[in-house]
Amino acid sequence: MVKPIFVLNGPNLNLLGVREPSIYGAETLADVRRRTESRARTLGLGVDFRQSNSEGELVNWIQEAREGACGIILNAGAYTHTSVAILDALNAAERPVIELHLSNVFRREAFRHHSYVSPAAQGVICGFGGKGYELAIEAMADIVADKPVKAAKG
Ligand code: CA2
Repeated sequence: MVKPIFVLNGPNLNLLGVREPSIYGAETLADVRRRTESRARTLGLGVDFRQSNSEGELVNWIQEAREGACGIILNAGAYTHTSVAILDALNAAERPVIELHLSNVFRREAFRHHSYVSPAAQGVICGFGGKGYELAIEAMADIVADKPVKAAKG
């Protein structure tokens, strides 16, 4: 039995669809979860979809992924731009990582242009709203099936 993909969501993402729809869209996190699970199902994969506002809980889940997951898709929210603890946990997890953001962080404030997650990630998806979660599942499906991912570098 293939282990699930952990899809981990960081702080304030529980507010999706409830506040600031002009930036993050009208979909709720429950909507995003449904579309993520649905795309995974069509590819024969399982998903363990979680959200926490706590940095420590995210670190614990990343540690859990070492034994319990085939890969990690991570929208670390604002911790993306601040958390060395999350970077260290990702490096220790020895699982493929995809970094994910709903918004195009490079069109936003300069402080969102730096990510502590990126050095541990095989790739980054941003700017496609909830659709990005489906794209990340597709990319992770290829990675766990050991299909080569064409990349210019890395
Ligand atoms: O674009 C993304 O997915 C982000 O990870 C979202 C984070 C932000 O700090 C990152 O720079 C980019 C913020 C998540 C907060 O989500 C909210 C949703 C609705 C209302 C308020 C916050």
